[in-house]
Amino acid sequence: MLYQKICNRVGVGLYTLSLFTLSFLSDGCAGQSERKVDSPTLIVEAESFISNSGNISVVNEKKNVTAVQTKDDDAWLNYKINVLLPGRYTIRLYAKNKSDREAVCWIEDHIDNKDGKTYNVSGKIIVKANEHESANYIQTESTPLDASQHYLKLHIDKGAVIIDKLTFTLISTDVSLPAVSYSKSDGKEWKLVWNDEFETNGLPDPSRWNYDIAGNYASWGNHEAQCYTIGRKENAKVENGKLVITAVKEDLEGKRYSSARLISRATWQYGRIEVRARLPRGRGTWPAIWMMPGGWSFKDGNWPDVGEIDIMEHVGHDPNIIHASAHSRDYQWQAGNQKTGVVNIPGVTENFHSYILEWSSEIIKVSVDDSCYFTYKNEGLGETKWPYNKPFYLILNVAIGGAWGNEKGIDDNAFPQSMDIDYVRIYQKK
Ligand SMILES: [Ca+2]
Ligand SMILES: [Ca+2]
Repeated sequence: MLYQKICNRVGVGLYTLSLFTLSFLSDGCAGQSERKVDSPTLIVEAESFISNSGNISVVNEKKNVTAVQTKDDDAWLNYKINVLLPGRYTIRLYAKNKSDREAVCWIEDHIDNKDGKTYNVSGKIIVKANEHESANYIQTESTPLDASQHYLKLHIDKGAVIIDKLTFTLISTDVSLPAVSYSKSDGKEWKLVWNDEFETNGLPDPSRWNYDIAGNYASWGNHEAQCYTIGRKENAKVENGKLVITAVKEDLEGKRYSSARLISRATWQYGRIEVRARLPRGRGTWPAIWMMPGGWSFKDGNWPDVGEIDIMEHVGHDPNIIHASAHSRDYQWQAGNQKTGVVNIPGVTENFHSYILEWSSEIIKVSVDDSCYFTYKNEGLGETKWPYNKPFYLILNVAIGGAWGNEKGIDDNAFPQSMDIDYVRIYQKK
């Protein structure tokens, strides 16, 4: 699918659209409530604390703006927030400081942690002296937050500040090494080690799947035309036993189409990866089932040296032609010498087929159903030709346009278009 080498990672734009719902719990002075925010920004009103150091007061800053006033003394405020999607978040503290000394704030996560460690998720947040505008905020570097209820403490190490709210904005889903990693290659029989049959309607199972939207903010070099979204059923949902990834023609985040790119949370080194799917149709569509190494992120910039295995690629302007490829430093798309196989399978947009990778330390074999059409043997000449010696994760996406998908233009009348996936099954040898 070609991640492509990235030279400049542009500033990550803030995700201001209503792409999913986050909620937070507050059961403090504001009363028992659960508030849902139709935005990837989680807003935590300063006054929604569940406990505090005592030397604070709740004030009405202006009409409809309630805030917390601290005294010129150490103070803290505790909050419970419910993070529904894992990823990297930037935190903003909306505060002002009428005193003539700066206030140093920081946010501690997991304050119920028992092993004595503290988790500072914000770094120092300095509220400068004589900062009179409460509309101002101080923004932190992004920090990873997992999907769970977080018990946070906002520390104010001296300073008389008036704090209106904190916000947590998701800027990217992380592509860090997933928690579960399997590695087995010996033996005779295949054993199912991971699967998703897509039996539960709704969003894709967050324990198995994450979203990759990083390409929205930085050119991947493919010049793809879609905006990938997070947790949005219009682009990714489970329905009738299938995972449905849908490309929609709509203006979103400066792009003309929306779609989704799902990545598995698990990685595997060697095995049989089987994805049963029905492909989208129409000029400009570019669905893919492929794999990249765990722990690698596009901003590392060393594609394709790390290795890429494409189990299935299909471009709408060349219907029924299925491609499989292996990209490495020495054999790659930019040089035109990647290892590739092609097969013509009539009716791939009408019927389900199994797209299968069998991968060991010696060989990569790709099949549609029972017919193998691509093999690539380890020549034993090292990592620049065979980087397929580490755990990889699975990627399922429908790209629109891009260097390859756009060769014959995009047929806007074709949309919406979906890739339907009946199941993903990962086997390894016993
Ligand atoms: Ca407030
Ligand atoms: Ca199914």
